[in-house]
Amino acid sequence: MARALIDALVDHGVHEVFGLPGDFALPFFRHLEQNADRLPLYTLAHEPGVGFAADAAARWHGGPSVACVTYGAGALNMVNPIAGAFSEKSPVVVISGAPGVDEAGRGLLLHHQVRTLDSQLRIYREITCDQAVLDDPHRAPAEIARVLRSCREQSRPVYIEVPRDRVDAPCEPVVPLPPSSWEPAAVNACADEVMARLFEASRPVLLVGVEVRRFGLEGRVAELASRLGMPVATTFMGRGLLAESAAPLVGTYMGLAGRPEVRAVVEESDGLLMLGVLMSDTNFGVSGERVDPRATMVAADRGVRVGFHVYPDVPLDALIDALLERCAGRAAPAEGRVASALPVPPRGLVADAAAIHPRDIAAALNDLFDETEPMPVASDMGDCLFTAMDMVHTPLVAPGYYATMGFGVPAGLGISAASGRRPLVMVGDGAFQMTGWELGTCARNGWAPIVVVFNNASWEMLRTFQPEAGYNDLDVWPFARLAEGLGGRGYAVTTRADLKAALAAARADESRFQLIDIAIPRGAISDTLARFVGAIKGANRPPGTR
Ligand code: S1T
Ligand code: MG
Repeated sequence: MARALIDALVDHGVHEVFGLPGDFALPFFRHLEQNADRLPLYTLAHEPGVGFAADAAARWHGGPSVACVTYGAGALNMVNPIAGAFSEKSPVVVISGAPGVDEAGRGLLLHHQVRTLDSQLRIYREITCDQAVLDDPHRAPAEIARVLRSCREQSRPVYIEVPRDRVDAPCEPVVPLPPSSWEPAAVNACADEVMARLFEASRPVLLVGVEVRRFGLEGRVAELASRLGMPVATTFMGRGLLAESAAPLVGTYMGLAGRPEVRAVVEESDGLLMLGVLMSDTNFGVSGERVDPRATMVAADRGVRVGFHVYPDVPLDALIDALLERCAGRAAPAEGRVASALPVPPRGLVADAAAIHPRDIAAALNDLFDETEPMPVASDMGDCLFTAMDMVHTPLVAPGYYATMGFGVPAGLGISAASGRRPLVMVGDGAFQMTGWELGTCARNGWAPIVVVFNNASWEMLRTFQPEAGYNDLDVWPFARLAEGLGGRGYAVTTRADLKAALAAARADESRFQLIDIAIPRGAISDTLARFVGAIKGANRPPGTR
């Protein structure tokens, strides 16, 4: 049965497995090790790291990646990363070892067990879109096929539980299922109405979100945007989409937290088509009520809401193809890209003795990418993420909606494994204290990321919401020295000149991970975070005082 599962993973496009074993999972890990030539196995130090790494790898591939853990203590340690993957539509396959079916019947409480033996399954039902317990080898192939199709089609995590006494049971091969069917007439009716509304509108606008990336639809959406010739904005979660296309891109919409000119384009539209957009507070910068629902069409979660009515079961790719058909032969309007609208990322760091502000970090990294080449970026939650909004266009993975800390470093390791490239990790000191230790696994896995730590000795983002609180002050941890102990190279920088020199040295040394511990004065925050917090505070003020 283990062999059938591993074959199915490979057949469904899985490229690697991230894992941390335990006794209930050892039999399955033996099979993983035997198949490491087809499915490399990367082990990490803590299950949250396993979950975040697999999530980032899945985002990189635009397809499933695997997080394999042991029962109870392992899988329950990974609930938060998988919850984040569920919220942000990332297709992670969770495989958990489990007590043997025969063990379960002996009436003893088993180690790692919570309330009942299926407590873990119940918990994972809440954070995954499909689940299977492989306790019957006859049913297993169909169960595996169904769950892996759900993972791809919904781009969300799924859960597979493997009782340890069933791992070697004889089992038929898994036959992948064909894509779920949908009703062409419904898609056509929907596309007709959407097109009509776009052409009726005097200020039609396209807003593209995370599903466009997850389902690999960027090329088709770029073509649609060019043919329609209407302004296009991305959401926070969709940042970077279409950046390398000729589509008339105006920038990233973040509501009140974003740039006013992008806000005006989106909020004043009388025909707003949202493709694959998560309707979240972080995407709409608490400005949700400023977007008129009567004028919006939202295609997401395999359905399309047009004004106040819904077309169910309309897959995003089918809708986009139908819209492309309807504008076939329409030449892209001559003016093409509205070049002036895109913000110019900061560059040209002044390498002097001045203290470092978050915007200096964006400029320094943009300079580094200009001088060498852009690196894929993994960002954690905190001001590092808002600073990433000022970076030049490069692939970015970040918890832009679920907003959990701890994502950054393990995600960078996930990108290293999935891409074979060297990522840049941006992380706050608070978040680094949670999962930065995973850097200690770089040597055995052959990874050498560059990690920049925004060391403001503070939970600074929280301080902006509650300046009077005392508990947001953190001690200054010596991250650069700690990096040496974890097998990397550390740089402690306090001035802009130091920062420039450290980045150049780190970029040149690919032998091991490089950590740049950047001292930032408390209270120094990025412009985007300042706008974001201003928007939130403004929105939470009593009506009439906003
Ligand atoms: N715990 C986890 C796992 N994720 C969270 N997002 C939080 C708590 C709440 C939280 C923030 S921002 C923040 C916390 C604790 C402080 C982050 O500190 P650091 O990493 O040093 O970054 P910076 O100093 O740039 O803020 C959000 C609001 O939920
Ligand atoms: Mg901090």
